[in-house]
Amino acid sequence: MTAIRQNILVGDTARDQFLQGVVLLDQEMTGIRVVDLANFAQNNGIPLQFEGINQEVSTYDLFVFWHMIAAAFSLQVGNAAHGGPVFLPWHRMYLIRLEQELQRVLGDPDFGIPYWDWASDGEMAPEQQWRTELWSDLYLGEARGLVRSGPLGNMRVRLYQVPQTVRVTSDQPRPVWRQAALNAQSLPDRIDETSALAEQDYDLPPWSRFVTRGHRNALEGFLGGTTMHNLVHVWVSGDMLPMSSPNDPVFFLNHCNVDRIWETWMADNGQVYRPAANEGPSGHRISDRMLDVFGGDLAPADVLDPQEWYTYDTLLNV
Ligand SMILES: [Cu+2]
Repeated sequence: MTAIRQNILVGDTARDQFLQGVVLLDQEMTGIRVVDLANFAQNNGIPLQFEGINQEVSTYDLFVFWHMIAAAFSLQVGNAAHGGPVFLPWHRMYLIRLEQELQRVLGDPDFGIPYWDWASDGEMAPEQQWRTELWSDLYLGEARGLVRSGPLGNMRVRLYQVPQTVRVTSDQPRPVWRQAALNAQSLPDRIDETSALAEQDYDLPPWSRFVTRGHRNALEGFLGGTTMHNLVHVWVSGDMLPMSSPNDPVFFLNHCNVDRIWETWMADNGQVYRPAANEGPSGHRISDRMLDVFGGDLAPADVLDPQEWYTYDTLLNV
């Protein structure tokens, strides 16, 4: 069976399952302690410093850990998950993995992660954008402060990377924290989305955050200041800012939408990816294995067609 990923504002069942599922994964303790994670990082040459090493972590925390070490794994261009061509396929793999874990705890093999169509909210006046139903107890809970209401009031953050440092604290589990619309005025809008879709190349030299064209860099959000995916992180802020950002489940709603925009681009331009195997920086090429703490073996080429895992209810009209 194939999961159908829906707009979170449309699919009430998918919404409730998502909120329930992430809490279940967050409460599913693994027997793994922070000291084990610290050893894994050290053995792989990843420069993160862990505090609170006796804290036990959950399945959900392992996703937070996976994202942090990928971001701390520097390559010649960007890191193992950001700042280069692999950004889109890496996060596609990452979401497929979380979707499979959610399917397992929910007992529903057809469950699909919902997406947040943030450019729709970006069309509203800035002061309205953080007062929508999405930030209520039916959905994600508080837009500002500690998240105490709604299903996500039960989430606990156990691994937090202090912004711009290699320090990961883990001694005091606490609720998810947000600062919506305080560090960025507005979400991306339809014009931003349309211009990212109008880019004709997937990516091109120098393959970094400094390329001035290309769909990947436009969608990641480095073209013309902080835009698109990056801007959504900054707009939500709080736990969405540092590399432990998957602590806030809105991370997955954002990335599901990013993935849907990429899928729209491929529907228009074909399942093309660059760099090819014989060009560009190591770790970003089409056949390079992507960093996976669960021991998977996927390269960008393996995820260009997601149909064996999921489809979207609708792609964008362009
Ligand atoms: Cu990321």
